[in-house]
Amino acid sequence: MSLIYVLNGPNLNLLGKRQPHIYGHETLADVEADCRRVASELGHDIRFHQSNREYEIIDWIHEAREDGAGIVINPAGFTHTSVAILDALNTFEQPVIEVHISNVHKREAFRHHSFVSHRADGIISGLGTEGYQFAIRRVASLITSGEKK
Ligand code: CA2
Repeated sequence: MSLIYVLNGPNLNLLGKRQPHIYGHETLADVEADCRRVASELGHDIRFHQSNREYEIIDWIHEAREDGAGIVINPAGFTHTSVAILDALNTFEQPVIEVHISNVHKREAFRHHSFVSHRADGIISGLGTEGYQFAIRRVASLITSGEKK
C-alpha cells in the first residue's frame, strides 16, 4: 500500500458553502471521502490536507518526500503566484497531478498561468470535484508503472 498526499490551498475549506455556481455543492469533507474511497479501491492510503498558509503546504510536500508515493494538489490561488510551492514540488521525485475544480482557461487571464504546471505530470481542470478522483486514479497508475520499471 502506498501513500498519496492530497493537498489543497487557500479558501478551499469553503467548498460547498460559497460560490456553488463555480465550485459545486460538494464540501471538502465530501471530496476527502471520495478520495479515500477511490484510493482504497486501488489499494492505497491518502493523507488529505487543506491550508490557507503557503508554508504549511510546502511543509507537507517536504513530508511527502519521506513517505509519499505521489501528490494530488489543488494549490488554489497559490497556483498563480507561488514559485515557492513549485520549488518544493521540484524536490519531490514521484508523480504529481495538479487539479482545478473550475476550468481556469475559461476564467480571468490571470488564472491561465500556473507555476505548478511547470512540474506537474498532468493537469485536470474543469471536471468539478470529480477531477480529484481522476487525479487519484492517474497517480495510482503512475505509481504502478513506476514499480514495474
Ligand atoms: O478551480 C480551482 O480549483 C481553483 O484552483 C480554485 C481557486 C482559484 O483561485 C483557482 O484559480 C482555481 C480558488 C479556491 C477558492 O475556493 C472557494 C471555494 C468555495 C467558495 C469560495 C472559494
